[in-house]
Amino acid sequence: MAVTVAVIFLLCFFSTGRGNNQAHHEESYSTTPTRGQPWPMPQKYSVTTKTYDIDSNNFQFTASGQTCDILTKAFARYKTIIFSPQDTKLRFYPNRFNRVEEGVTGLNVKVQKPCEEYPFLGMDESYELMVPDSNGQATLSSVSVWGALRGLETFSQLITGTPGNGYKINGTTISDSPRFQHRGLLFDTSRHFLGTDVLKKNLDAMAQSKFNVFHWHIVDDQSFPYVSQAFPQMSQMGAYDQMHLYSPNDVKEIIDYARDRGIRVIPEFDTPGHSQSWGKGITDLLTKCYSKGTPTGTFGPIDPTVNSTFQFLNKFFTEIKNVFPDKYVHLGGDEVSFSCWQSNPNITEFMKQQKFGTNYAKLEEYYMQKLIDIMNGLDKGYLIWQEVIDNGAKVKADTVVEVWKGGWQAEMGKVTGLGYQSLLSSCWYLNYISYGSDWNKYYLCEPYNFKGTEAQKKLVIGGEACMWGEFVDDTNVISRTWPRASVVAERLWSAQSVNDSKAAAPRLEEHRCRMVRRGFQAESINGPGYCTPEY
Ligand code: CP6
Repeated sequence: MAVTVAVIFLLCFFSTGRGNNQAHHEESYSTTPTRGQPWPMPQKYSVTTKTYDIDSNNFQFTASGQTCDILTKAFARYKTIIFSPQDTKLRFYPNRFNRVEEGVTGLNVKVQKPCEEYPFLGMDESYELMVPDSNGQATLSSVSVWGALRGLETFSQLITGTPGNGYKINGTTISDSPRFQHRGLLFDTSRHFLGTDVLKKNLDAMAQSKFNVFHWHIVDDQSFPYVSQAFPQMSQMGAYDQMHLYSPNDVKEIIDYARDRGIRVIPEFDTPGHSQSWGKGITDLLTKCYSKGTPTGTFGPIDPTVNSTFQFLNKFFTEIKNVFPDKYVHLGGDEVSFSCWQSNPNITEFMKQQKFGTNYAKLEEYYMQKLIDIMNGLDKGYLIWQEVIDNGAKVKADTVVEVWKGGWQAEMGKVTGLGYQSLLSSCWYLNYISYGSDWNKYYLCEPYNFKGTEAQKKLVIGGEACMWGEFVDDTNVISRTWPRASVVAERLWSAQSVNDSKAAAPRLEEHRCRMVRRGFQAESINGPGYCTPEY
């Protein structure tokens, strides 16, 4: 009887504990970190129980195929990462480890093709890793240097410490390549300026999760920190102040730092909305808002009715094309408010001339079309936010459309149905925070979960995690972004079938601890627990 009552009580407890009230009744599953397991999960990954000793004093990285500065710099970096974690406190731990059986004396990296100068959309990131190979070493083979970078990162994650400050690795075979070509992270440096040290630190964190695009939302309404060579007055007037700037040299440093890690830098210069800060340095660029027939002294989106606007844009984007080596630039096009355009008599007159009626979406389309013509003239590719397509603008066939709003399934169907390549970011607004563990929902958002043909699915080239900058600056951007962004990284890199959060949790916990050991202030995401030291 007592047993029956207890059983019923337990059943009631568990059935009410699930689902609705997650903050108080988390499903409990193991989040004990699993040492030496990689994140994101490789496509093919098999481990033996045999462990191999690694001697940090004699371990060699060698290149037996193509090589270049990207690879040599990566060897130096990974030597430091593997053998001297920044947090030395976490290096030592009591001796309670298994015997090591044999040694692995080095990593031989075979790259087939000569290095490319910069990473690009569709670069080959595949690699194979064999630990050990037939020479008592480990072998990493790849087609391109970009694949070698991904393989080096994986290799570094397989190594764990042993007592007495030694290292070991399990016998491992990996064959790996990304599911999606574009795996991006957006940082917004307009709402709050982010220092170049923090941006670099973030690029290191991105490399650790195999992200390959830094979407740099560099300017917006609030500030214009980008120092333009053609229009220096834009940052002189439009930045928060003259301390919070990205000089040409800063920009170059970020691009080079990213390139060394196989990360593309795609800057976003968002217009015709989100451009209040542009108007400080460029007079007559923004629309003057009116009230009862007189200008109010406030400004709206960029004024598409005057030639000077497009002369300016041509010159400005010619500079951008040359400063940023990536084929693509993000042109924005989101959240254009029509009220100021509606109030302005010159705009009303222009609308009449163009036979737009009162359809201001047509005016936005007109603007985007002319901007796109400029980009086509410059032979630069572009990304745009979904609104540009929603408003009916026709764009070049290889344009990339970024879906960010709710109802993304229908939108992905629509965008790919029109034949455009698309990126998903709707699910991954990391700037939204709440109490408790939120990574499950990021993990379970599947970019292919919309109604569409095979051909439509092929047009999904990836996605982006976004960290909008209203509530983050140098003090908290790293901890708020990591390791939550890593969850998106696995969704975009690993097989579609790798979607069990329960199975992922301990490996993610380890990934987070690994970030902490490497010197990132990556926040706790699984509730109570602790990181084991580097052993
Ligand atoms: N800034 C710009 C933003 C946002 C967008 N564009 C934004 C809007 C809504 C949410 C998050 C971000 N802050 N320029 C939209 C892409 Cl929820």
